Amino acid sequence: MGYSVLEQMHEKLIAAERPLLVADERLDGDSLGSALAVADYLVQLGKPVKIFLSEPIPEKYRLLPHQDLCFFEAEELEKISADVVVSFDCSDVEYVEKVIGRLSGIKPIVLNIDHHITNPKFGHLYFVDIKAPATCEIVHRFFKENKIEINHEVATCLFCGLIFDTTAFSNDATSAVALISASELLLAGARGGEAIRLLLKNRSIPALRLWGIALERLWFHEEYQAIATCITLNDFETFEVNEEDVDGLSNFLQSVVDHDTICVMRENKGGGVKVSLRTHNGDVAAIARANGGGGHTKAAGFTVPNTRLIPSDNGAWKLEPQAIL
Ligand SMILES: [Mn+2]
Repeated sequence: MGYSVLEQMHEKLIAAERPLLVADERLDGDSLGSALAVADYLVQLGKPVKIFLSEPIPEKYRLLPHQDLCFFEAEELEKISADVVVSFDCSDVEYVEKVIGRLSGIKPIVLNIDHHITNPKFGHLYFVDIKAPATCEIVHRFFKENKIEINHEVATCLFCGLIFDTTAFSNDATSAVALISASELLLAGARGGEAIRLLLKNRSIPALRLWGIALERLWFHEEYQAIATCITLNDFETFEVNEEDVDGLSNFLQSVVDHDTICVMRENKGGGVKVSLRTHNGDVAAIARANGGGGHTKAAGFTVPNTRLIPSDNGAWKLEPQAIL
C-alpha cells in the first residue's frame, strides 16, 4: 500500500490490454494534449491504444503526434471493447458514461484525470486537482511520479495543454506551478514557440476581420458592469468563422481590455443568444446562475433562448425576444 493515485493509475494502464482514452467533449489543447501524451506512453508499451474525440482534430493541432490513433465516429465505439478507459479534462460524467455505454464487451475500469471544480469525481480512480493550471500539468506529474521518460513528443503535447489553458501564461490560471511545468517541458524538448504560434496566434484573416467588427461594437454593459461586445449569426455567415475564433476573441479581450469583467454575446443557430462572461476579480458565476446558466467564478455563461441581438442608438446591443419559428 502507500501508493499514490497516480501510481495506482499507472498500474491499471500497465495491466490494460485494450486501453481507450477519451478527451473532453469540448476538444481543446488541454484535453487533446493530455490524451495524446498518455497515448504516446501506451504506444511505447506496445498497447493497442485508441483515442475517442467528439470531433475531428482541427488543423492547428498538426504538430501533435499519434493523430492516427484518434477516431470521432461514435458508431465506431460499438465495434470495440476496452478494459481501461481514461477520461481527460472532462468534468461531464454523463458524456463519459455515454461513450462507455456504446462500447461492446465488459464494463471497463474508469480513470478520471481533470482540474475542473465541477468534476463530480467519478470513476474507479480519479485525480481531480482544481489548483492545477491544466490537466496536462497533472499528466506531467503522472509521468514524473511513475518515472516515465518524457520524450520531446510528450513534452510538446503537455506544453500545448499548459499554453491553451493559461492563454500562453497570461491569464489567471498562470501559476508558479504552470511556469515550472512549462520550463521542465521545454527542457525536455517541447516545441514551445511553434505550439504558441499554431494554437494561439495564427488567426485567419476572416477571423481577424470579425474581431475588428466586434471591437468596433464594444460598449459598457450597465447590468453586468462589463465591457461587452457581440457577434450575430449574420457575422458568422459573412466572415465564415467558427466558434473557436470567437473563443479566441474572448481571451484576447480579457487580456487587453482595461476593465475587470468582459461579456461576449453571440447568436446561436438554435435561435438564442449565448452570453459568456469573464472576470479577473469578480464573480460571474452568480450572474450566470441567476440566468439559468453556470460555470466558474471567473468564467461563466448562460443562453437566452428565442432571442436575437438588436443594435440600439447608444451603441449598446439589446436582447430582443423573437417568436419561436
Ligand atoms: Mn483544462
